Amino acid sequence: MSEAPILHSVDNGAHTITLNRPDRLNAFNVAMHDALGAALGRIEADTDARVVLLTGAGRGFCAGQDLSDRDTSKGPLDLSIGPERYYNPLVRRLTSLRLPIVCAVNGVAAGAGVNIALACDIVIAKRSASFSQAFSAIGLVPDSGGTWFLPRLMGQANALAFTLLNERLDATAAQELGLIWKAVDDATFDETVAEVVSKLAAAPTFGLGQAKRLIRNAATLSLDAALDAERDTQKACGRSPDYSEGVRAFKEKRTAQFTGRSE
Ligand code: LHQ
Repeated sequence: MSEAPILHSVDNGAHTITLNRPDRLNAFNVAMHDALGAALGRIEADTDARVVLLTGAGRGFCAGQDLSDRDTSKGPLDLSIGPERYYNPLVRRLTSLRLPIVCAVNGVAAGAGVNIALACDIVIAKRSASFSQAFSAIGLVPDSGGTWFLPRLMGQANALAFTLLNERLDATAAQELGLIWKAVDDATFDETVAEVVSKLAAAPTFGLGQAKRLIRNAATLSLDAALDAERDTQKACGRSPDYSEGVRAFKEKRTAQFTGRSE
């Protein structure tokens, strides 16, 4: 395995980012944040990009912040710096990217590792994977959007117990509670993830990006405002070549060949 903290590959518009510090369960250090930021920059600039897959190398997905380089012996650390410089911009970039992001949780996810997965659009976990907020074990609060994502996804009662008790949820329970989309048996995990990614790589990307934006924004809108946003966005989608192609393909009873473009 290469020592680069992030592996990034592209295949037919499908970008794969692999967190690559397996001996630390892919915990984040500055080098990994910088490499991930650079990979996202390349994806944002790629006009042919259709989908992003985020996963981890080895037996873990991501154990959150790397605690091994934290020295608390010389007085208190300013823990607002990490969120301000790294985690908050990362969550904002993932949630606002105009492409679908699939997160394949290949193993244990803890702390910010969980919440970064939740910032992705479709979360698929190996049945053997687990999720823990971890923050409460070291006297911290959930960050990377955890306080926002958790109650919305699993309800306030579950969010509070999950956070305060710091229990490890297995992937099946995470699915049942609505935290993730799907838990998949380990034996079929890679195949399922590949099917989802290839379906999204051939989809009408502009429309998917707009749907993602509307659903994410709707969490803080009134129904009236959401209806207006849908109307305005439908106008833009209706002008896209993929809408015309989708309708033509439906009438001709064939598979649509989408470009993913807005015009
Ligand atoms: C690790 C880590 C790790 C370093 C496992 N660091 N080495 C952002 C910025 C600002 C403020 C603070 O907060 C944040 C965000 C955060 O994410 S804070 C929360 C940080 N994460 C944690 O507290 C999780 C700590 N890790 C664990 O609780 C366990 O390791 C989990 C539950 C993830 C996995 O447990 P196991 O499957 O039993 O594995 P393990 O504990 O044996 O870990 C394997 C190796 O990975 C081990 O190294 P070693 O050399 O002994 O084999 C761990 O030391 C290392 N590792 N997490 N975060």
